[in-house]
Amino acid sequence: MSFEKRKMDGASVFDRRAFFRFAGTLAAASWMPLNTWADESPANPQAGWPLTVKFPEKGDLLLQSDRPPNLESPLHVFRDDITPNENFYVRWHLGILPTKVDTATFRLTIAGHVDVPLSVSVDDLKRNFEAVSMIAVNQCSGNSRSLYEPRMPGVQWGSGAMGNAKWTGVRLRDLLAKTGVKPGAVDVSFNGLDEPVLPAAPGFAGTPDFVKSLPFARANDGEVMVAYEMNGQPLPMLNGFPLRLIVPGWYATYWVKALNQIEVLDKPFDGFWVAKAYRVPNTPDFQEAPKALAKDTVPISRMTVRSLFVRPEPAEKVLADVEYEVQGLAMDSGRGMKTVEISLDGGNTWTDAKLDPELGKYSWRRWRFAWKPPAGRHQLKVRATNLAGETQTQAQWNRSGYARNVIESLEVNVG
Ligand SMILES: Nc1nc2c(c(=O)[nH]1)N[C@H]1C(S)=C(S)[C@@H](COP(=O)(O)O)O[C@H]1N2
Ligand SMILES: [Mo]
Repeated sequence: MSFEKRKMDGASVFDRRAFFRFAGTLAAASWMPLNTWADESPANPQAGWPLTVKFPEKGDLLLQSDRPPNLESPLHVFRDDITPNENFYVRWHLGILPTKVDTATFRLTIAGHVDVPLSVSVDDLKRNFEAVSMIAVNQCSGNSRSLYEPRMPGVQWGSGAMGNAKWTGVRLRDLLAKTGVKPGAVDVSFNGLDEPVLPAAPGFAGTPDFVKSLPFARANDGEVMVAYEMNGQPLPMLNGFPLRLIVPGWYATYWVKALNQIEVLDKPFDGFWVAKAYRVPNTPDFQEAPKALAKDTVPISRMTVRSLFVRPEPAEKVLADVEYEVQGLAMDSGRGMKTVEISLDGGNTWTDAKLDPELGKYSWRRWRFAWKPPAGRHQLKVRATNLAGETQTQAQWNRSGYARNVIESLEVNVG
């Protein structure tokens, strides 16, 4: 199936019919394997995943669902410090996605509690505002959800709902300054071009539009960006072409894609996707028990500290008595990594792994550990601690499978 995205007079054309024809073929092909997988519940979903798919502008990704597209990066992608655009995971909530955006007519508007509402094209942003770049991890709140026990509903991600990219765009603070925000701003809300198939309306329980908000202080901190480039290229359509919000250090749910409406609010935002969804227990490590759910919840925000194994891969053969470089990634909300430690004895003793140079405080950081294992079955554990003293937990569970910060284990067969 061929698929085309062409550039004409600055307009990006993404053929909607071809897109859904393509996705439709996948739907038929994927039904059985997905059911089979769900029934089997392999210990490592990535290893057992049967179906890789290619969506427009994307390389091979693991299919979680196709309407809307939820596509996971396979583990080998994380051998690169920067996740290539075509291998970057995809997550959407609503049924109607932008598959074609004409940048000649596209405008981002900023309105609400401001003196001068703003309406800007992508070219205006490039011409009239200072460009800034930042490497930052984008991680879904539900990344690694399938690793929790007991399982919970939601996209059954392995650990590939994350990626690290260099984002280029403008500071949201500069845009807000241009509008002259009035005193008393509380929140700022963000909406994109995607829409629910059956929108919620008074008296009708449809799907609420995907609108997110940030406290004004966060929105105006000079770090939050409106990005028009990802790794030096226009954003792929599925990652939010032509503009997306970047909220470094916070979960990707706030990184609104295909961003076209910003509103400054003089009272707290009460939209569904902040007031009702994407919330975590107001407890240490966002813990709660399946039979004693927390009463008090708060909107998810900063990322927890975590570290993951990248190699060996779960099914990889490692040779006995030969030095092998175990490798992985560590990340947090931007406090900076202090140590990453490895345990070879079930968590009794820990040895420092070596950290690669930092690529920026919001980037993930690669760690390496030289290992010369004897033959047999081994269990490795990895634990990260950041400069603020935040570290990982032995066990963690919450009803939504959000903000995982469990010390990960890896079983390795050496022979
Ligand atoms: N417009 C819009 N933006 C969105 C979403 C969405 O459904 N619509 N999903 C959010 C969530 S929950 C995640 S995890 C990230 C995923 O970003 P990606 O698809 O570029 O990987 O987009 C965020 N931005
Ligand atoms: Mo997400």
